[in-house]
Amino acid sequence: MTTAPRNSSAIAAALRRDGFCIVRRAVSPALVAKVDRALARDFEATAFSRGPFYGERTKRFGGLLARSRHCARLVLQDVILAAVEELLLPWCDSVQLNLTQAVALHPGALAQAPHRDQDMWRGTIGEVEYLVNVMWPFTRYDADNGATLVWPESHGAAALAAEPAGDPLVATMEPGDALVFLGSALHGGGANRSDAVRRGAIISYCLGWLKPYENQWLVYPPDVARDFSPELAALVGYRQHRPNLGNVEGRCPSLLLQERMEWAGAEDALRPDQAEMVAAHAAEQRAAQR
Ligand SMILES: O=C(O)CCC(=O)C(=O)O
Ligand SMILES: [Fe+2]
Repeated sequence: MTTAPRNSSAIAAALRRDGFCIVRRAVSPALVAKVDRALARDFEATAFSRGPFYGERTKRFGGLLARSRHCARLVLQDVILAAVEELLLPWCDSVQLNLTQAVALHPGALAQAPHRDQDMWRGTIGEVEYLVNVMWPFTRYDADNGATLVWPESHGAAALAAEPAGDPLVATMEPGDALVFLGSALHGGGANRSDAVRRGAIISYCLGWLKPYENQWLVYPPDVARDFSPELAALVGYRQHRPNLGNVEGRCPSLLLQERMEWAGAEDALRPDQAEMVAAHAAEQRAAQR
């Protein structure tokens, strides 16, 4: 789908059907311009990437939430985030931020190898969706300057096929638009044959129990995450994923963000089905003691 679904269920439906969806005017171009300006010095100062996957004519850097406070508005864009949750919550208790990465494709950048982002993990293919990716263009993206290429209907069980069927779609976009695609969808950056830099940012979300691509706790240690809203802090990992995953001293890591921390000992954070099962077991044990 390349039209403009304004509600999260329509976006999720398009992703289930096509593997991707371009959301037109997901945010204001003015917000994207602010982000682009805030990151200008970092784009300038960053060295070219190394290796054929990243591409030697690209510049990339992460940790965008610590570089510009405006980035939080992209990460928390409510319609997209709700679509992400609709798509991923069947397989997890809560979603987490997988990465934020600014990408500049300089003139002469080669087309990136087509790939599926889910292949960063070695899980079963064709049954589970692990990740949803969002590409936010800061400049116009077109066929000439390396717009992201995405292969329609290459997602889900189609990821088991050896070859992609058909031609890719060129994700032509303006700042403010967002290309949302599944971790199972085949895609890649295009070749930049223009004489201008194509800039944008990738923001991706994954199942809450996976190891994120970018180490969120190190990129946003408590002193940084303390300034985040509770929702943003939870997304970068200051939240337990039931049961008890990501705990510190048996407690929710969000306690590290409080001014005066009180550690009162370990405390279960279980899924309802698990809580019920262990409560029933404990009741049996107590009855047997009598
Ligand atoms: O730059 C792009 O258009 C896509 C980049 C990408 O897919 C990646 O780096 O994983
Ligand atoms: Fe990718």
